[in-house]
Amino acid sequence: MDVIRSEQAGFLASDVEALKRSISNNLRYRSGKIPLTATRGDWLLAAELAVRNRLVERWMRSNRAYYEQNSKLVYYLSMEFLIGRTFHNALQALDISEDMQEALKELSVDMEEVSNHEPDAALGNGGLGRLAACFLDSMATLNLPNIGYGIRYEYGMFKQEILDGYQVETPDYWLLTRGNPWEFPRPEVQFHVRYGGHIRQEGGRARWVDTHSVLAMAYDTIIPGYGTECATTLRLWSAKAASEINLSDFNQGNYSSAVESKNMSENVTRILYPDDSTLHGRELRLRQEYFFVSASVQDMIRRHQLNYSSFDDLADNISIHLNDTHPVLAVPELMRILVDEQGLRWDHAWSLTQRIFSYTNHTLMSEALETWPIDMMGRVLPRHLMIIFDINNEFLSRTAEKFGNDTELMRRISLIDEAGERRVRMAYLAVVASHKINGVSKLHSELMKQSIFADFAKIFPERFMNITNGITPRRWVSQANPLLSQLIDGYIGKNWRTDFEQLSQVEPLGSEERFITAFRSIKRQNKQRLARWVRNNVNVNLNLDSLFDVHIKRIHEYKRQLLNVLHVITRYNRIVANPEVNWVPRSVIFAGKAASAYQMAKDIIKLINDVAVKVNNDPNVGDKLKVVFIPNYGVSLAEMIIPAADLSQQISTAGTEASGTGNMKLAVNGALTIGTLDGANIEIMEKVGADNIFIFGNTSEQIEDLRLSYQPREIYEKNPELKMALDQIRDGFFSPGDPGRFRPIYDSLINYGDRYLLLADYESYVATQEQVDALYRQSLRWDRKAIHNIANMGYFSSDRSISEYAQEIWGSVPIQF
Ligand code: B1N
Repeated sequence: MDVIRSEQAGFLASDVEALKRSISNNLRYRSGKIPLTATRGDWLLAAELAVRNRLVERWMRSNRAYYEQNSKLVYYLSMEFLIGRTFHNALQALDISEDMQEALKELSVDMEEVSNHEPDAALGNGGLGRLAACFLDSMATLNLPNIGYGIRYEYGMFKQEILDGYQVETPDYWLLTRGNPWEFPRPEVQFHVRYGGHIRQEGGRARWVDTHSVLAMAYDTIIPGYGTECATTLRLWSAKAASEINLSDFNQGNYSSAVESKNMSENVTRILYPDDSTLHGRELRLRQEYFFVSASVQDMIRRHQLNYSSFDDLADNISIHLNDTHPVLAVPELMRILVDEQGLRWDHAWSLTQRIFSYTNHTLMSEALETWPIDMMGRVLPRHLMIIFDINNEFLSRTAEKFGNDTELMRRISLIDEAGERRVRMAYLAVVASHKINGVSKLHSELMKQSIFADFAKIFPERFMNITNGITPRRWVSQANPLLSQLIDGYIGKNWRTDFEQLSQVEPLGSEERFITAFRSIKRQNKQRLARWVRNNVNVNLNLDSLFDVHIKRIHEYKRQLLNVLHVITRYNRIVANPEVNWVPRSVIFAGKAASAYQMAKDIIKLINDVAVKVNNDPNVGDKLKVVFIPNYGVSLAEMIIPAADLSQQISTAGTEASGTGNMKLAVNGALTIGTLDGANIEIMEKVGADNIFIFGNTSEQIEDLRLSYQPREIYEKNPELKMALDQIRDGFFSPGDPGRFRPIYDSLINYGDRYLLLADYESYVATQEQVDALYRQSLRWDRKAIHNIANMGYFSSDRSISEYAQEIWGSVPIQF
């Protein structure tokens, strides 16, 4: 007889039995279903709730421990959290994956099948949002008290369909289809977020009056740590109208205008802006940014006041981290609350603020740097604009005291850009208000000091630092690649999941035949899994013996998917010219979304698909070359594609990609990188060694020099293969029904300056691709290098990144259990 113990105790003689009972109860009492009528969705929900119950226990204990140990709390503010799916992650954290699989099996349910039913929480665009998700995972795993704050978008990142080769966007209504079982609505946690109005001076204090307010309501999600009892919180804010309906309109029978203002208010959290690294400067975006930081700062102040009667120790008790400038309005918001509402002296409030805030910069690209027109900000947030002016005046006069009244310098560093339409420079505000400012790779952090923050690096040299990005081993190896993980476990144990540097023990296995054979077989099985998906969803047959060449990330000119296409076309032309040659077969796999308004990125998607049609249907080519565009790239697809990759494309123009994190995920799953000396690629090269990575192209310094006299047309005229590829694009070789279709792509390179210098790197890229082929023919050498990559990627754990943030920026320490 099994000894039955309580589910809450977290240990059971027969955990499988307990899970079964819990699932059955949930099915019955939550969904009102019996097994006979239950859909996959019903089973999934029942299983999710069974898991959630167990997480709640840990969560409550963690929250109590924070409170009792009086720990410093880190508030991580981010507009985006790209969490993906939660079910498997939660099972892993609780170490009950196998029990759950068994429990479902005994209930005649296939776990893989139902878990594929879970939608991705796609509340982010790309790297920045996914980094925030990896960081939450690491903070929980390292027992660091923290709360992630963000926006509960009703529509996350759009769904991408490919119709006739074109990207078509459809809304991702992720909450409506099945609700979100992982979140806890907190109707008791609501704050007014105010907009508009004007400022009245009363008794020396500013009063912000005649405002319009929107309610922010909290929704909490549990973030479980791995290998620890710790579970932390992601708190997302949702907008609710302050008044449901306008009664006077309603009473007059004007029903649509009666609800209009409700809709307007609630629009604030309706949709994620689908732009990665470009800013569109819309007023709704400004309202979103203020909405979530205002609610968050009010929540922090409320929490502080529960425990303390003054603000003297505020900076010892909390840190606020800004994930890029998107949340930087938290700075004037904290100042406003401390000065206007709590009556602190300006200087006192400002010294606390500077000790509390820190800021990570994620891009140097001018089109992504946030600036807001003074007019707009004055209308939407008049008090905040005043505060920003005051911060600026003080900053400029202090700087003048120290560095002399250099008007040119003052103009350059002012928080207000006075050229043309006056604008607030949000990155400068973040720098002035933060005690630490970091970039996300060594190169990026250096360039940051030389370019956008050059003056500030002289004024505040002690503030600038680097923390190279990382990825969570739990999702990106253990969960995404269970076969590889089991193999590694068998040799070095399981602890690499929380101590990634232990992967170095894999190094000697690169010369063990048994390990190499197993590694090869696993790569093949992962390729098979992907090939099956591609066959079923894209209707292309991939040859498992071909080299899987993977380019997955947002579609952006600086990431140079087009350079990859130029290589594909060149390769195609070579095969057609010499079909008898023994070519190394390749499957070139692309995936990624283009921002809806980014025409060039959309043209590039169409070009990839048109090239795919041509190449995949050419009988001269056969299996030697296949091109696939996988639609709707996101976290879950990444988890399937990455373990199947042989080659990882990281080919941005040197100096443009701040870090990249896909580069890390691919390398640690045993793909070799072909890449430029950009972002974290440089540090990957330092770790794996120059012989185990394919580096090509101009360095960031060379690129800078080249730009001065760059003549892409000359390169084009001189290189016949390049010219052929570009002429084919221009003349409709891939779009015979619409020969002018890709003229804009050609023009951007040949006639409009080739902003990202594709042509300058083309020759070296193609030559390096030949080296890739040569190595792939020597499969043993290839596999050894891949294994060597895995063994040397331990540094790129987000646990390492987060330990650095905790020690060097936040001064936060783990809680004890
Ligand atoms: O942040 C990632 C880096 O690894 C990537 O190199 C970098 O491109 C990415 C505005 C951004 N930078 N900036 C953004 C996202 C959304 C938005 O509205 C900018 N994303 C990055 C993590 O450090």
